[in-house]
Amino acid sequence: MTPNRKTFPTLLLALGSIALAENPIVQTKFTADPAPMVWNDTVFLYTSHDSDIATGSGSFQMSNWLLYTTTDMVNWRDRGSIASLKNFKWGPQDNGAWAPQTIQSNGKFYLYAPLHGQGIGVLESSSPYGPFTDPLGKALITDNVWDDIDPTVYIDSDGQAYLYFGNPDSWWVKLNSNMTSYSGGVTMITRLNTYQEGPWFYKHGSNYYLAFASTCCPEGIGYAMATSPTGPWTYKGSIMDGNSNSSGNHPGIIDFKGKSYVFGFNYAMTKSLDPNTARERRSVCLAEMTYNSDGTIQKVPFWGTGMPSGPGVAQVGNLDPYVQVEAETIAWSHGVKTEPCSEGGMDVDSIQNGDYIKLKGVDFGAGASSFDARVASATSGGNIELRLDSAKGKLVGTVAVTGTGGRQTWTTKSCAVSGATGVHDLFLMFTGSGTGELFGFNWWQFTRTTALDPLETAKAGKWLRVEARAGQLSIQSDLPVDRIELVSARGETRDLGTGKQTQWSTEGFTPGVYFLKVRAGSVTKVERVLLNL
Ligand SMILES: [Ca+2]
Repeated sequence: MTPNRKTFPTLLLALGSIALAENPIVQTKFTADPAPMVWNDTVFLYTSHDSDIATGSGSFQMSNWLLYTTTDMVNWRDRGSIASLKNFKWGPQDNGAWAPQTIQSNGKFYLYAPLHGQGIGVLESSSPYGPFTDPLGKALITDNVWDDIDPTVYIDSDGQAYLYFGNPDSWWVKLNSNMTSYSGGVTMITRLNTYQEGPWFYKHGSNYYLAFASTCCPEGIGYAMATSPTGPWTYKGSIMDGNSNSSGNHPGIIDFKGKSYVFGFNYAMTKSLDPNTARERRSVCLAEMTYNSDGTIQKVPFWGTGMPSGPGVAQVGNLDPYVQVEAETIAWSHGVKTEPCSEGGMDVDSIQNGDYIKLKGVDFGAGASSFDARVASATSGGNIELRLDSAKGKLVGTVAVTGTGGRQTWTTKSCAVSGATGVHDLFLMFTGSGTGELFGFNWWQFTRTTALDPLETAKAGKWLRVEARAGQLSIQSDLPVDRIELVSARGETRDLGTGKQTQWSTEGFTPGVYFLKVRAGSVTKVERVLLNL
């Protein structure tokens, strides 16, 4: 929590290249073993968590499970740690929180997780955000404890839930309706071609699928299909081939808003930080996936290996900036971390000069007039520059953050905003002096322009209303008028004054077409009027 605890001090990419990609989807922590769940029009992405301090290859340091949510597949909100080894009193307490999966059933949420060497446990909660508790006080699966890892759970259309798991073999059980016990035996399936670990069991259309981490190492993603939830399974090939810049993999597959997605992970972020050091510090990635008409799956290219690793996925729906948006909602970021916030949820910390957060597809509509930021600073603060479309893009506002007397002493700072209309990527650019932490950031919100200001109205040409009736001309203006002239079709000009008068008698004017010139400051408008016709 100290200002210098940041682990990502160096910008390793050109700012100009960041607009295209969002893989890996979390840059503030190392995440692995993605387990997406669709609930309430939202994607809940549960992940395991590789510690920043993990050392050599194969030396996993994992003590808790994380949650990220999105409704548009590109802007991900950090929900923090939703469960940890401490939830399982019977297991190891320092390391071994491996690949989880969460499912909703009977109005509750069940998180299955292996504790390495101790079997598979289950937690339950009334909320997908937790808190979770251990209903059993012991492991659910202890068949071959060292092999009982990577549980995947699915509830079939007839209501029967199944749990598959295992490395290097795979097994299944039928879960009872309470989701915390099972009936019948633990059944091993014939080992599938290329199968390593990390099964992901689900149904799509009328077919059952078992995707898995394949062909060690590097691991790709393979899959098998069946017409029954318990097989027999037929190996169908590779959804994704492995990449020599990566080692493990772990599929998570969902449908959301009419598209299909496959999640997995790469090692791009740890390699960008330590190019010559192999560590188990992985980063969850995401790609669109397509089924053929026979149910087979089209091959997807590897996520990529850089920071960012292109090309990511397309956004589905825009982000609304006129509601409170948590600062920890991020499409891409540089330099920052997240931590629990004293006001609830998470905040963004480790903000230093030059760091930034990018949000994709922010819909400003007709325009924003101001910006509020919930901030705290134990030092003298800094600035949040609001830029559009790139890190050096159009500046539409700047919030000055001053010291608040503490890292968790929160206040709301505001600034005027101009020139933000329509849909743009928003870059929250952090600037300040020195090399330490500038401030913390809890949430932000734009305020919509409620009425067009006079100059905007003038530019829009809607500031002047002219009405000509028989014998009378009336002029109403939203701007202070400097000069009004009436010009006949033959070019004769009559000065009507400075605009303090708004009505004139036109008796005696020759009937016909006239041009009314109204000047207000730097803006002049010419209206065609018909008099006395
Ligand atoms: Ca927050």
